[in-house]
Order: sequence, then structure tokens, then C-alpha cells
Amino acid sequence: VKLISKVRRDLDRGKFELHFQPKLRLSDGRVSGCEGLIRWRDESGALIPPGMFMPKVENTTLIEPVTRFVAERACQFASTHTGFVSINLSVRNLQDEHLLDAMKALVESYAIEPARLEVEITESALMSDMVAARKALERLRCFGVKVSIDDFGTGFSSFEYLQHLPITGLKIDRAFVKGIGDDPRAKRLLACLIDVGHTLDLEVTAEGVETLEQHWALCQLGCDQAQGFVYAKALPPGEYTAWHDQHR
Ligand code: G
Ligand code: G
Ligand code: NA
Ligand code: MN
Repeated sequence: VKLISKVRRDLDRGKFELHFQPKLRLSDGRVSGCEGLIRWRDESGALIPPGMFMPKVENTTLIEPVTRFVAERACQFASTHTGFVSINLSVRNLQDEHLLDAMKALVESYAIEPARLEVEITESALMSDMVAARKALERLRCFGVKVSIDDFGTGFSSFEYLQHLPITGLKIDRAFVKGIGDDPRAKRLLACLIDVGHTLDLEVTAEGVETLEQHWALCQLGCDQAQGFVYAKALPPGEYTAWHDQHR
């Protein structure tokens, strides 16, 4: 209760920020876009990571204004940078038609190409309310916003339903990237997951890339995009621009 009332207060006081973690296109090593990740600045000026508050926020109606804030910052960023921007949606967001329509309005008011906005939805969020999830994804695809399944491979989704959902990408969970440097079985499993995505005509992104060895393995396996600390962590907009200028 205390945490939630602080979030509500600080949202109005401008204490939340959206940081941006670059994603690389592996075919040419260029920056293809980024993922927006929320941060909360406390009284001392330190950043509180989302793991400390989002699980609680996601279980309340506050997730609506928080996600609206995230979507707005993402569209603003997209209107001033090249590439696409992904944001994370929670289960409640998928059940909230007003929020989905607000995202459409934001894309229009910032005059960005809808396909430059992507939503990431975890496998477990999708499975927890399939009926709402399907309707939400169809609505988003109708606007032209892209949809990627996050943490793929960890949420017990069936391949049968994967084939019939209106999605455009798969983001393979970092657990599958972890061992590929030294474990041949881990590398073969990752190759399979990339194949699943490509078989279904989906764009495949690997997350949690922390070493150059993992980076080269992903290139070799034909993965489309990668994200991870080996390239950059999530950066505030100003630092992102500086980083990007050095990496083009
Ligand atoms: O950036 P960090 O690794 O600390 O984020 C941890 C987790 O917090 C992410 O995996 C993501 O699921 C969640 N998260 C970060 N930003 C957002 C956001 O804007 N919305 C939602 N729903 N979750 C977020
Ligand atoms: O799961 P999701 O797609 O929301 O991933 C975003 C989270 O992953 C962020 O919290 C981000 O800080 C974290 N993250 C990004 N790159 C790496 C990495 O290379 N290693 C680890 N362990 N976490 C990462
Ligand atoms: Na994500
Ligand atoms: Mn993920």
C-alpha cells in the first residue's frame, strides 16, 4: 500500500524515467532499435530498478498510468531517433482497451510510423489470459504496431497456439544464451529455438548477450537481433545518443 501510493505520487512529480537499451541487427552489426525500460528516481537521486516495484504495480490499476507514461516516452523517443522502440506490456494492459487505443493515439500524435513501435509481452502473460491477449494483439496489429513474445521458451506456451497468434517476433529468454559459449547442447538448443521463430516467419531476438563469444555464436546461428550488456545497458536518452554516435 505504501509503495503504491508513493508510485502514484512520484508519477505526477516526474520521478520516473524511461531508459533505452540498444538492440543490434546481427547481419550488419548496426543498431536496429531499442527497448524502453522504466526506472524510478528516489529522494537521494538513486535509480530504483523495475524489479523492485513493477511486480506490485502490475497487480494494481496503477499499471495503466505507468504504461501510458512508458508509451508516451517511447513515442517521443521514436520521434527524435532512428530505429524502432519496444515497450513491455503487463497482463492487465492486455485487458485494457482504452490503453491500447491511447497507444494508437500516441503513435498518431507523435506522427511515427506504427511499425516503429513494438510491444513485448511475456509468454506467461499471454498464457494467463489467452482470450484477452488474442484480442489485444489483434487490435495492436490492426494499428500496425509490432508484437514480440518476451522471455520465449520459459512460459510453457504451446507451438500450436504460437502458430495462430498475430505476432511478429520472438525474444528468446536469456537463459538459452547463457551457456552457448562452452556447451554444445546449449548451442544446439538455441539453434532450434531460432529455427522455430524463422519457421513461423518471425523476427528472432536474443537477449542477455554478455560476451563476444555469445555474440559470434548468435551471428553464426543466423539470429536476427541481439540485446545485452556486451553492447550496452539501458541508457538515459542523452547517453543513448552519445553511445549511438560512437556505434554507427
Ligand atoms: O531493466 P531491468 O533489467 O531492471 O528490468 C527488469 C524487468 O522489469 C524487465 O524484465 C521487465 O520485465 C520489467 N520492466 C522494465 N520496464 C518495464 C515497463 O516499462 N513495463 C513493464 N510492464 N515491465 C517493465
Ligand atoms: O526480459 P526483458 O526483455 O524485459 O529484458 C529486459 C531486462 O534485461 C532489463 O531489466 C535489462 O536490464 C536486463 N538485461 C539486459 N541485458 C542484459 C544482459 O546482458 N544480462 C542480464 N543478466 N540482464 C540483461
Ligand atoms: Na522485455
Ligand atoms: Mn525478456
